[in-house]
Order: sequence, then C-alpha cells, then structure tokens
Amino acid sequence: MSNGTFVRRDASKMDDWDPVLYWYARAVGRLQQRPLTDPTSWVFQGCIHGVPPTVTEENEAFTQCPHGGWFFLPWHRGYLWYFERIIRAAIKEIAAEENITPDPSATWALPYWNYALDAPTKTPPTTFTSRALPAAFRSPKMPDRPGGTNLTVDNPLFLRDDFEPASEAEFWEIPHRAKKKNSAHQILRYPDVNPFRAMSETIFAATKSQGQSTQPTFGSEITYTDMIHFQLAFGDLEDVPHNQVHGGVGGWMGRVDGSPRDPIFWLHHANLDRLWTAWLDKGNHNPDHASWLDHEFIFFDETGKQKRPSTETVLKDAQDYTYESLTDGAGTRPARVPPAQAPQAGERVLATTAVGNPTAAARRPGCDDGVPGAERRPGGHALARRQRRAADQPHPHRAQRALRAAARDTVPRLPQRPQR
Ligand SMILES: [Cu+2]
Repeated sequence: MSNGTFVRRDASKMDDWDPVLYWYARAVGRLQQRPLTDPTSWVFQGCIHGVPPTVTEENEAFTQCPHGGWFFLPWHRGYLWYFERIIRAAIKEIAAEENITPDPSATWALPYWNYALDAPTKTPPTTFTSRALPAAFRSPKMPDRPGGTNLTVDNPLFLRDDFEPASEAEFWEIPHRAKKKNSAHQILRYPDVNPFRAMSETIFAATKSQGQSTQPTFGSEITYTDMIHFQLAFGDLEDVPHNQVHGGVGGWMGRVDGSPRDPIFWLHHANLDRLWTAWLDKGNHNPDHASWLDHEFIFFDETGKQKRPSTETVLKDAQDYTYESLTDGAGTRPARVPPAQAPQAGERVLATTAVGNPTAAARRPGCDDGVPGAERRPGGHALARRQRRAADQPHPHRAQRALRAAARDTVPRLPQRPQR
C-alpha cells in the first residue's frame, strides 16, 4: 500500500450521518453479531484490551492493553490499525450483499473524535460542541440506508445514558454511558481535553527513579520490555486527554474491561494517535531503544489470522493513513495557569489507583474542579504500596501478575461521580 492511502477524518466536523459514520455503524453491528470464537467479533476485539467478568473464556491475546508505560501509544496504534481493517472488510461484505457501488470500503478510514476542536466557553454552551459525542453516537436510531434521513433502524453506536446500575452484574449486563453523557452540548470540560501540556513535552519517555518518573513525558515511562498495566506514572497524553475522556463518558468507557465495547472508544483513541503524529510532526522523536522497537504485540487481521507485529512494524503499517488535520484541536495555552501545577511525586502514584476507571486517574491539583469521576478513592496508598512491592519482584511474570492482582482488587465497583 502506498503512503497515506486512507485519510482519517474529523468526526466532530461531519454531518450527523456522514457515510463514514453510517458505514462504521453498519460494520459495528455486523461485528456484534459474530461469536466470541471469532477474533474479528466485537466482543473478542474488546477482550484484547480487557476482559469483563461476563467473559470466562481465556486467550493469550486477551487483556493486553498497556497503560502507564511506554507501549501505551504503539500498542493502541496497532490495535486500532487491525480493528480498522476488520471494520473495512465488514463494510465491503455488507456493501457486496446489498449491491452498493462504488464500494464504500475502498476509502473508508477510522474517524477521530476531536473534542478539543471547539474553543472553551465561559458559560456552558447551548449548542453542539466538539466536547459532546458526535450525533451518530447519541441517537438510538440510524438511517435505513446510506444517505437516508429517516432514523428507523437500531443504531449500534448508541449506548444508554439513563441507567444507574445497582450492582456489578447489572453494570455489565446493559451497555451504558454515565448519566446524561448523551447530552448534545458538552460532556467534557475544555481543560480536561486540552492536550497543550502533552504537546509541549519534548521527550517521549523517561527512566524512573525509585518508582517516580524523573521528568514529565509525552508518552510515559521507559518500562523496558514490560507491557505494564497501570504501573507508576502516566505520560502527559495518557493523563490529559486520554484518562479524562474515558471517565468523562463513563459507564463502559470508564472501565478498562469495557471501554472498547463503546464504539466511541475507537474514535477517542484515533484522536490520541493523531496527537502522537502531530507531536512528531513538531520535530519530536520516538524512542530508538531496541526494547521499545522490537517488542511484539498480538492482534488479528480481517480474516481472523493472528499477527505479531513489533512496535517497528506498527509504525511502518501506519504509513497507509494520514489525518485530515494535525493542527486542529491540538491544544491551546491555558488562559489561566493553575497555582499548583506540577504534580507531586505522590500524586502520580495515586494516579494509578484508578485502575478500572481511568478517569479517576492522574488528576492534578488546581485543575480538578468538577472533573467527573475524578474523586480520589480510599485505598490508593495501599495499592501504590502493593504496586511498588510487585515492581520489586525479581521475576517479571510474577511481578506482572502481582500488579494485576493489586489492580483487580481495587477496581472501583460502581464509580460514582460528584454532582456538578
Ligand atoms: Cu483508552
């Protein structure tokens, strides 16, 4: 494939049912019909990131998502790239069945949710802003054909936002977002999505010293060959906007084990991937360590065949797409700098307490008013201690297991948000 065959476009600028969104919805619906035994199914794809308690099957490809480590960006890039191929193939399949020409899959690429596109407003906005979900994700119904305007068919991109689960079982039973997150104007505050701080960093990854990052980074700590899950420090991009958007949407999006099963997940991560490209475009550099470049991940192509691309291969594969814009929504200098800006070492450790609920993670003092879901939970110090102990394990596999166990034990049950 030649360079930039596909263009990933900005969903925040699209018509409600732009063909890109229409076909995405149709393909998601098709993946949702496939069984868990099929690696191209919606549920299998979600399990590659994290496995909800409703799934008891095991697979070496499950629960890979690395957070709080330097594989966060390349792993998610490969994850998206294979998912995009699977969606494209599903579109091709549907279009062939319905005799639709020209083949919409020939140019289809994953769109991105550019939440920081619209400027902040002093008072809550009264019209649609990029800080609300694009309309196609908020409507229970979708058109019955491409270009159609009658919304008559169930929409696979829609998740309920009027549901308060009374138990963990109920939480996983019904796909949902947090209350009122399908509001049309704004569900995220601008400071929570403004990537300015991340985009201002000049190094991708740094070594850590006694469990603390030695300096702020764009893409997290150097974790060597460890596909760490919520270790000790997030990179700036993973902190804002990544974690904030996960928790800001909430419900399944707020949980590591459920987030990819909200179709907005893929547009959120496409935006983070775009910001990574934009950051490099400013003259910054990726790591050149062999332990980063040679590390292999497990994904599946559109035929369900297992693939083990390295970071280096993931970077090469990504040359088949470009982004509509590398500058729109790429951050603006905050008008007012919060008083206590730099996170304390301890704060970064506490950030990892939010294992199941990325929102609760990584809040910075002075920048937290009204951050949904960002309340600090009790037990953070204990988790940090367990994580530090686990990290000291001489045997890496045992360390990873211990870290995961520590994480599992503290997965917030039903994350409650403070009222705004
Ligand atoms: Cu994420």
